[in-house]
Amino acid sequence: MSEGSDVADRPYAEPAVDLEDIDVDAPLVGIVMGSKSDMPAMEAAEKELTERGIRCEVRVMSAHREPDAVADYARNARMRGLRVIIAGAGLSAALPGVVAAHSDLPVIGVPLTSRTSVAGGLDALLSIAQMPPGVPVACVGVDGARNAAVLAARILGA
Ligand code: RP5
Repeated sequence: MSEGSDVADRPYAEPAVDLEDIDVDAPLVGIVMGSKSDMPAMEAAEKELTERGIRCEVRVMSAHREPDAVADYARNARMRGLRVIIAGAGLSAALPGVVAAHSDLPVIGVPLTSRTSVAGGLDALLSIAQMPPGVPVACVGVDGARNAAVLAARILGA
């Protein structure tokens, strides 16, 4: 730039985003479940993703008991860097569908068995698979958390 140029005299523009604030280790997959009692089954998803080197986070939040927390999590998921959400729930398993209602990220539902499941988890399987048109949830088999992680990896191309 030539000396005396008016461009050279302009101050540098302030960066819109402070680069130090960008978390390069942000998780790509969110693993959510309706109850702490779901953790033993859902840990298989975390294990599979970790073994594949895919960053993930784990949260317990119930679609029925904490609906606002679930909505907030789903609405902010893409902005936080998440690319896929795995949602496990038993009984009337609304969690994956509610997450999909509040986010356009791919949602993989994991129907879980619990103490009072009907027909070995068929209640949760149908609640997750039978979504209305326009609000898709992918559904793996009952207690199929590991497969949910494998599918998440394929969606990510990882
Ligand atoms: C669902 O109800 C949970 O996902 C869990 O599978 C089931 C039982 O929950 P807890 O009574 O163990 O909290 O909401």
